[in-house]
Amino acid sequence: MSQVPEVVRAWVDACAEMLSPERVHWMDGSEAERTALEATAVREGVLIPLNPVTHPRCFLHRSRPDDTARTEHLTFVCSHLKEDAGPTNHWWAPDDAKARLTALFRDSMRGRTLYVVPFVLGPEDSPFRKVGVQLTDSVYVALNLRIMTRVGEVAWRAFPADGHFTRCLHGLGDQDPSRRFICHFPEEDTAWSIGSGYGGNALLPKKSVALRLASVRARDEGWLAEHMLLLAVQPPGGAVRYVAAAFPSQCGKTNLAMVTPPPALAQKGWRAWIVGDDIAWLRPGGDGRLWAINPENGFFGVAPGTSSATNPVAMATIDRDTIYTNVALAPDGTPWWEGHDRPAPEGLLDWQGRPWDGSSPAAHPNARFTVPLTNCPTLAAAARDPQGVPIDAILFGARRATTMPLVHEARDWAQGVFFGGTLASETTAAATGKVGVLRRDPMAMLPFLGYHLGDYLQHWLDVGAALSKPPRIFGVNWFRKDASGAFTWPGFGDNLRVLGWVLDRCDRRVGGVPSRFGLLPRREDLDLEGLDAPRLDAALTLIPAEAEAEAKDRTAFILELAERCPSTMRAEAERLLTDAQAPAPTAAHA
Ligand code: OXD
Ligand code: MN
Repeated sequence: MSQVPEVVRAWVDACAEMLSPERVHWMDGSEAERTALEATAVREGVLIPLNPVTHPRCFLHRSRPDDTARTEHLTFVCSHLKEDAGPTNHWWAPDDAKARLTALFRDSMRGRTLYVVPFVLGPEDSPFRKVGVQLTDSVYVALNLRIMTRVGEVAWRAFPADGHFTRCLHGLGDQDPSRRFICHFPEEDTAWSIGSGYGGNALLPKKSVALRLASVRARDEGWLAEHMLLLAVQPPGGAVRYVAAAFPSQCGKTNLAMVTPPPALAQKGWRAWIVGDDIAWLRPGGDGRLWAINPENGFFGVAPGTSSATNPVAMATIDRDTIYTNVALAPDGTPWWEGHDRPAPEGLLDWQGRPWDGSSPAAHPNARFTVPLTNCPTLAAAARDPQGVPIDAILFGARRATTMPLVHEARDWAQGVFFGGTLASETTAAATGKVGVLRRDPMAMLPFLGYHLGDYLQHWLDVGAALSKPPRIFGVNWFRKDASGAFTWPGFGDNLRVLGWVLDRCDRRVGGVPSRFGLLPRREDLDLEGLDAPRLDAALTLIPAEAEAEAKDRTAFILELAERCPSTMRAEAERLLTDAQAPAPTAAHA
C-alpha cells in the first residue's frame, strides 16, 4: 500500500498504539479480500453462510440481543460549546468524552485484528465526494462498510490534495450497553464509537459521517446533508424528473426509492429508478437549481415487511451478495421475516437462533439487509453522475395515523422549511425505545443533525435564497387512517399517483384546494385509474380540530428555539396559527 498518505499512516499508528491490536489489516477493497474476510467471519461464527444456490454469496449475522438498533440516548454531539449542539442532541464536553472513551478503547483490541477501512462517500470522481477512514475490530462491520461505501485503494486515488480526511474510530469493546457511546466531534470531523456492533452505531460513514458530521461541513460550505431518498421518475411522454424525500427511519424510504409503477400506470408508460434510499447531499448548482448526490454505495434496508407485493425491486436485489442481520433462518438455509412472500416454513430458527414457537416475531423488527446499490435492477444511470441530479421536488413524509393529509404543497420555500422543520412521526423499531409514539422529527433529521436546530433551519433558508429555481416542497403521509382505523391509501406503487400530482404542480399543470397546510389536491387531479381506494376522501381531508391542534403544536415546537429561532420561521408559525383559511371540507374535493 505504497499510496497511503503519510497523514493517515501517522493517525493509524497513533490509534494502534492505544488499541494494542494483535495485527493491523489495511483494506484494499478487492474481491479476493472480500472472500478472505468472509471466510474469517464464518470461521469465527460471526457470519453464517446461506443457501448458495438460492442466495449466492449471502450470509446471516446475529447481533447480541441487547444490540439491535441505534441507541439515540447514547449518541453525543461533542461540540466545544454546549449550545452549538442545540436542543435536539445529547451533548458531552469533548475533553470529557475523549477521556472516558480513551479509557475504554485502551488495549481493547488485544489479540484482535484492527481493520483499517479507507472509504469514499459519493462517486469517486465527484467534486463533492468526501474521504474518510474507519478503524474497527469487527470483521462484520468491515464487510458491511465494503458494501455501503467505496472502500480500499479507491480512497487513496480520491484522497484530497489538502490531506483532510474524516477520522472514525470504532471498537466493539465489551458490548455492554452501559459502556456504549457514539460520540461526534464536529470541530475535528471525527467520530468515536464503542460498545455496539450494530447498524448506524457502528457503520460510521452512514449516520455519523454522511449525516451528523457532514451536516456541519455542509453548513460551513453552503450545502445540505439530508436523510433523504433520491428517486428518478418519468411520467408518460415526459422527461425524467428527480425527487428527494425525507422520511424518518422505517417510514418507507427504501420502498419509495424502489417504487414500481402499478399495472395501470406502467401501461401508460410511467417509469421510475432509484438514485439513493437514505442519504442525499444537496447543493446549489450554477444553474440556480438544487443538485444532489447519494454518498452511499449500498442499501442497509429493513427486511420485515419486504415482499414481492410491497417491494419487488428489493426482492430482486437481495437474493445475492447480501449480509442479512437478525432475520430468521429456514432449514433450507434461506432467510425469512414477517411479511415475506413465503408462509413461515416449518423448523424456522428465530433471529437469535432458537427454534421459533410463533409467540414473538421470528425476525427482529429492525432486521436488515446490506447489499450493493449495483445489485438493484432499477438503479438510475445518473446515480453514478459525478455532478448528481437536479431536484424538482422535495417531499417531507411521516407516519401519521391522523391529521396530516395524503399530500399537501407548501406555498414557497419558507413555508416548506417550516413544514419540514416541524415534521412529526410515530417512532419505529429503528431506534431503541418505545414504538408508535408521536414526536417532532425536523426534516427527519432529529437523530442525525450535528448542530443546533435553529441554525440548521436558518441554513435551509440561506440555501433556498441561493437557488433561483428552488424545488417545490410537499408533505406526504401514506399512513393516514380513517375513523374506523383502516388505512386510507394503499401506498407502495400507488404512491406514484401522488408523485404525478407533485410533478403536475411543479409544472403548474393543475390547481388545488387551499388549506391551512398549503394546497391539497382535488380528487379529479389525481390519476386514480385502476385504483380501489374507497377511503381516499378521508386521506385528502383536514379535520378542523386536528388541524388546529397540529398548528399549535408545530408553533410551540418552533418557538422553543427561542433566540435561535429564525425570524422567518417565527413568522411562518404566526401565520399558521392565525391563518383564517378554513381547512377544506371533504366536499370541496368532489
Ligand atoms: C437507517 C436509519 O438505518 O435511519 O437508515 O435508522
Ligand atoms: Mn436512515
